[in-house]
Amino acid sequence: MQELGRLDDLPLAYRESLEAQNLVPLWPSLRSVLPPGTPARRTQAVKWSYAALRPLLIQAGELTPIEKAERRVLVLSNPGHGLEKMQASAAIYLGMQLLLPGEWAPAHKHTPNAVRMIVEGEGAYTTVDGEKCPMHRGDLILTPTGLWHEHGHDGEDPVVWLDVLDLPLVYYTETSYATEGQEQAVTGTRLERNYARGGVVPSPVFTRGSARTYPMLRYPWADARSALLNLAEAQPDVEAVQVAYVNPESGNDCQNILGFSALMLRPGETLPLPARSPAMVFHVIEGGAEVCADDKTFSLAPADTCCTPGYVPVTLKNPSPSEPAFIFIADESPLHKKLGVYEVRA
Ligand code: 1HN
Repeated sequence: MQELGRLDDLPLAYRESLEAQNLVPLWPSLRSVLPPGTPARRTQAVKWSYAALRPLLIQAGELTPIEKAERRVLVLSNPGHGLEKMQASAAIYLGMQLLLPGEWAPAHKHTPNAVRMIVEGEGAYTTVDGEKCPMHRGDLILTPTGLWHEHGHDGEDPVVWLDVLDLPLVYYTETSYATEGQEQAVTGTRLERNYARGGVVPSPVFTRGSARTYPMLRYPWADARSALLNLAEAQPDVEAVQVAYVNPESGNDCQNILGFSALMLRPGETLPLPARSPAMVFHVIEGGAEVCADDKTFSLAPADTCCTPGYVPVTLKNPSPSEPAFIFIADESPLHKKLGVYEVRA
């Protein structure tokens, strides 16, 4: 590949004349913005241990009252992007949020999309667009762009969940902002039961159907888990025992920018994933997993989280000879597909 001219090949006076007119020569930077073959990536493969971060999160509960935090979160930040950027990958933000008994995280709405994966504790709920969503371990609750949401806790023990947002992308596009609001009137609960039987949805024929752009906001872990067990049993030679969290009325990804799925690794299973353009996040709901990517191997225990960059193969392994492992996955596939840059490499 032809080596291109550098900035300091140019006379100083010429460079100063360019700068005075807000002009920049392309050729010294061309190879770095368009590297040959594979993109440059800041995203590193990183693991966050729940056992190691939990005491610090509990300590945050002692140090900072909810009124002074609004959302009491420790951000899982990828050092490859710089910790202060609060990015797990180019498009993914991850945070562990703590809500203590009796606490209230007030209503707001914002342009970034969020989901919550409940990690521990009982008795908390989040109200999204008037729907009161109880939180139990492994449940996935959506907070899509523009919907009001607030969190409360009627239980006795700390509740922790993993927040996954597309904040880095929305912020980068200069479209990230929030609006504060009043406590919502609850208009429904457990509306996901409308979609609990596959192939049967509320009929739009005699009614106006669901007026909601996001008809399903809560994906109970009990349902996703039994779907995985059913899939493994009904189709024993299926390559990956994986279910996608989708909009049950359209069958499309449940949110616009990030994609979410749950994966079961059978006892002892090794699952090689081809190199694909999106970065991924793996969070263990039950059991244990080894994640190999980018010359690193992470051993994940329940509630541990790791991320992997795009364009590298990833190998997942369940080290247990007797128990299945259940993993929540978030990735940037919907974004890459919409942008037309999605790739799978053989
Ligand atoms: C947010 O609204 C929540 O509502 C959590 O719980 C984390 C991180 C960045 C921006 C908004 C929440 C967030 C957030």
